[in-house]
Amino acid sequence: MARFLTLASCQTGPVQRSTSRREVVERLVALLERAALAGADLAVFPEMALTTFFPRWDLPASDIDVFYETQMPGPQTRPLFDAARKLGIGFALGYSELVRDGNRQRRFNAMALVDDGGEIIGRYRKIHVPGSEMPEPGTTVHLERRYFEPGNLGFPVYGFRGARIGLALCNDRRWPETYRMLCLNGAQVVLIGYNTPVQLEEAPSLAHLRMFHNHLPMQAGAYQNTVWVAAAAKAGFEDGQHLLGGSCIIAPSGEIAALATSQEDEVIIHRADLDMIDICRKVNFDFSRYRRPREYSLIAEQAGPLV
Ligand code: ING
Repeated sequence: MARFLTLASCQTGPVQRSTSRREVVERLVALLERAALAGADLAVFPEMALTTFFPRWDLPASDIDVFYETQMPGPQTRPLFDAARKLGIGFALGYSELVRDGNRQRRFNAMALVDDGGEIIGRYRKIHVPGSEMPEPGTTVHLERRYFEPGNLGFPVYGFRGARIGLALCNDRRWPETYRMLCLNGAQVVLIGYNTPVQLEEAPSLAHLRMFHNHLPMQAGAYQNTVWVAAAAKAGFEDGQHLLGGSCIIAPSGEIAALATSQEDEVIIHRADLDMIDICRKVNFDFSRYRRPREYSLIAEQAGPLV
């Protein structure tokens, strides 16, 4: 197994509703070129990287199809796959997926993992879909639960250049189960894309903690599961809503190894030492030796406390 995998988080600035797919894909190709030039093996792009974060709006059903991809790659996303092959770099891309299942349409918040030959080698569909179906008074409008159903692919892990890669999307990063499932499936690297509104109407007293609550669970997830984490935000003022940046690469020690400093298109890079996983594991996290899964059965049986 190769000891090093150079990771790139490709943060993007806002993608306005008026921006064409062609323009967005050009920006993503430019980021991929910068990542490859810096020596990256594998890059991660944000959640819903191709469009504005439309769940901030209460939209009629007739207006939403434009935000979804029915093909991946499709004619407009093909240049990104061609660039990966030309540059010899892999990438993970978050997008809204519309699939036909018999005569039913299904919508997922999805991520594709693409290898350095431009072929899709892995897929993920967001499991933890936050927000609501309808706007709720006193709460920031976040209608992901109307626009997406929960993912049905579990927490798969895929091989890339001798390393094992897991995928996650936005709200997934706040839940310890995401990292634990990926870790138990053998992940060494977890790639995460996110869109996180800075303002939350429902809890003004937590406003100053948005970046803390971004990094805290990802650092804990990396440390407690001895994985590398590379996370890419969509950042800045998008269609009137401020999205949190803070894209980062986190070591299995829980340390932030690289951190974005802008709210714009930005590439951050770290040469991840996969041997660090075993070093960190030795200190406390020899899972097979110390974990007591029989004592944890409630985790798989109950969503919340019964009291
Ligand atoms: N975004 C948010 C996040 O976890 C969220 C979720 C925001 C939920 C606001 C409710 C209100 O950062 C995504 N895309 O999951």
